[in-house]
Amino acid sequence: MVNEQVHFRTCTLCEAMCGIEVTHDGEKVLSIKGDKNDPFSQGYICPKATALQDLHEDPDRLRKPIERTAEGWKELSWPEALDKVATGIQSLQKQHGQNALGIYLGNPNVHNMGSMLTTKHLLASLKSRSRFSATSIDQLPHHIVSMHLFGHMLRIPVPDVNRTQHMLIIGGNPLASNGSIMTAANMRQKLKDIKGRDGKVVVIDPRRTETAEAASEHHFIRPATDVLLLLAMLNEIYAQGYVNQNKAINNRAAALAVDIEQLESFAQGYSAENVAAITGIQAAEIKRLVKEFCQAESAVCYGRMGVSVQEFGLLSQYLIMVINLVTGRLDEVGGLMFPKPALDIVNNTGPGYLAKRHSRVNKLPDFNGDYPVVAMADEMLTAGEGQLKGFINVAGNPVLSTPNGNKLDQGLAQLDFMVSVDYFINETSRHAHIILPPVSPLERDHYDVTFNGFAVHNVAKYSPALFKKKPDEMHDWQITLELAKRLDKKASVGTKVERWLTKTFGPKFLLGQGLKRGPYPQVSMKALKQQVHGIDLGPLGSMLPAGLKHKDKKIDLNIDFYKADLARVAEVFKHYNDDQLLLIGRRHVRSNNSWLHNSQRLVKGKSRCTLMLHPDTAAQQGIVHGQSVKVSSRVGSIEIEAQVTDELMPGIVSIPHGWGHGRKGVRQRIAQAHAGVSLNDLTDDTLIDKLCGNAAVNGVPVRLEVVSA
Ligand SMILES: Nc1nc2c(c(=O)[nH]1)N[C@H]1C(S)=C(S)[C@@H](COP(=O)(O)OP(=O)(O)OC[C@H]3O[C@@H](n4cnc5c(=O)[nH]c(N)nc54)[C@H](O)[C@@H]3O)O[C@H]1N2
Ligand SMILES: Nc1nc2c(c(=O)[nH]1)N[C@H]1C(S)=C(S)[C@@H](COP(=O)(O)OP(=O)(O)OC[C@H]3O[C@@H](n4cnc5c(=O)[nH]c(N)nc54)[C@H](O)[C@@H]3O)O[C@H]1N2
Ligand code: SF4
Ligand SMILES: [Mo]
Repeated sequence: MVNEQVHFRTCTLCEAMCGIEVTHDGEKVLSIKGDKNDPFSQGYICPKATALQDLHEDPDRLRKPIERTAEGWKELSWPEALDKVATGIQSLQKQHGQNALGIYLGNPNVHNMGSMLTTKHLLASLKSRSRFSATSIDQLPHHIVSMHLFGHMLRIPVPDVNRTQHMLIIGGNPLASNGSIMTAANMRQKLKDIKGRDGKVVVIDPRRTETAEAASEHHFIRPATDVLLLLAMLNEIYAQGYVNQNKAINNRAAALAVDIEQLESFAQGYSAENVAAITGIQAAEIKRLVKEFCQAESAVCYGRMGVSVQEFGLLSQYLIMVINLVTGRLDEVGGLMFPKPALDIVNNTGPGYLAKRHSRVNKLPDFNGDYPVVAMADEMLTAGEGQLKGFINVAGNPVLSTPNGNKLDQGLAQLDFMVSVDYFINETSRHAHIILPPVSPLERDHYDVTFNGFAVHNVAKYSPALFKKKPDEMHDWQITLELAKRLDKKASVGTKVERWLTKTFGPKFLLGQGLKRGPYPQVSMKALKQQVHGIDLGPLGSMLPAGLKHKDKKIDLNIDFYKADLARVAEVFKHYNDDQLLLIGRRHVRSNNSWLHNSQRLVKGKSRCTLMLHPDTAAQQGIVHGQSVKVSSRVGSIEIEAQVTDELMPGIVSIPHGWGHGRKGVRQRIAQAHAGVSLNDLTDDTLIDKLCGNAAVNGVPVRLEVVSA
């Protein structure tokens, strides 16, 4: 007889925070389904949820620390491994200086409660300024815009999708990604609902994506020209008289921006007619887009990865914000609104800062103490004082996820000491001297520290670990605390007490403390433990001006900073070559960046790692469907199968990121059997958004060549 039990928790694989119902027998997962009683996701899950089981059971997932030796990988006990790591770090820093040890924090850290609440101890104990994270190949522009305008890098407004009548999506594909900087489960239904209440969904994307198919309207745009479209839109908003006409509605939030009238001339010269040819969107269409956006009862303009990780990502995200602001869509129902999470991340962290320091080799600005990821390889490969000789990689796979992965591969290969905190021997951790593997997501307590802060509806949910971890396994937060203890013996008494309390009671102790300081008296640990499906805290509410973190409670438009970037816009587009083939990325609902390809049910079927291109482009290049094509960029080349489809705009090609598991030494057998090639062997570490150092992986110039008939 199977002793069937049911456990409710939140899926931690992407940002959507779906509630799952896990049936198990105390030791093994029997099934994973959507939790119909979860107030946030109401039963929705995507195909990845079941990968939580695959990950948990994966025989390739490391259960013990391992060390690389001349005879291959060798298992270590935890105390031995932690001691070796601490000694390795100490001797490296002693010999080469504190900053010779770099650290990279990858994306899964933000999905991990323990890591979110304790990584600060690891960072403090390393005392190194050489910090990097996935933020600078992702949402960095969002943080900077929010820091400037609202006074805090995490005071980020999200689309009120549940109530909007008009959603303009620029460079986001929530039907594949399940949404980003917009935590919203079941976007397919939400977009359907907008249309169902006579609203409209408009998508601007170089590819007719899953989201575009589900939208009311889709426009192709040439990659990395969004800044021109947005400038023209801002101009049109004034030209069509929407700012003045709507004074009554738009002035509540807009009145908080002291120098708002200066926005009228911000985009001078960028008319719809002037940008039509380069963007590929006709002037009359741009004018209509603006008119419909402004006339809608409620509306929101939302831009995501397609806009964030390109040459003008920061300026584009700024323009998206000001377009919402001047049209009266900020902090209004159905517009762009601020979430109010039970664990108040804004009031528990610093506001952020930009360009306090610059990286040694490329002089790129830091943000909040992190240098851009594009700087990492040069910091390893360029000799001189401060050269990176050691590296800690926590929950990241930058060889596959950052531009010019081959160069980083070389940099990592020549390090004196490298540590990975990771489940797998993958493209990055294969360079490590020691790998420290944490427990699986089903073995840890969870409360979504990060994504409740971006949720389109306020909720709170806590799930204890489903399975108790084995005595010889460690949590990420335990690894962190153990390393901090060994490396930072001189920490202050306060820090030592906090570390001891965390070690003794687990990160849920910190969560409980945080909730007590939060805005909802009804959300306590006790209440969360009783309400296993989560607590509904209601729709998003208006938050301004109280929610502004600037002392004067005003929105600071920082116009001069952004206006200065217009010179670069003019320069780049002065001699624009619209014949150049451009490369963009792509996500698929059954992938998750680089690390879920070892789940058979997620990789089965036809290869998804293909080069998509339009039939006209294929014909021009002499390429037919299914052929092997060599794609080359400034930094490298890869061979990949052509998939001819009119989903793509002519002149644009698309390859998904996160593949390329054929590198020597990887030990993820299913992923290796579906290796694919890495998009980031083509993306260029010198192609960046110069305003902030964010990587520009969309709009990379490439050439094509047929390899086989
Ligand atoms: N060209 C191109 N490149 C991109 C993107 C793109 O759109 N195009 N997208 C970018 C984006 S948005 C992101 S966020 C980055 C992601 O970049 P990274 O964060 O560098 O890479 P991931 O593929 O998420 O790898 C996560 C690693 O963490 C491990 N892991 C998973 N969960 C845990 C955990 O709980 N603890 C620990 N210790 N390890 C864990 C996995 O085994 C895996 O090795 O990639 C970026 N790269
Ligand atoms: N299934 C799945 N879900 C995921 C992930 C995953 O890898 N797989 N990754 C997670 C992570 S870490 C993140 S950050 C989010 C990202 O979430 P999204 O931003 O929604 O994801 P993308 O699919 O990268 O969407 C970017 C879109 O921009 C388009 N695009 C490319 N270049 C341009 C351009 O120059 N202009 C415009 N207008 N559009 C452009 C692309 O065609 C694509 O449709 O997804 C998360 N969810
Ligand atoms: S959409 Fe995201 S959170 Fe929801 S089940 Fe899929 S991976 Fe998990
Ligand atoms: Mo991301």
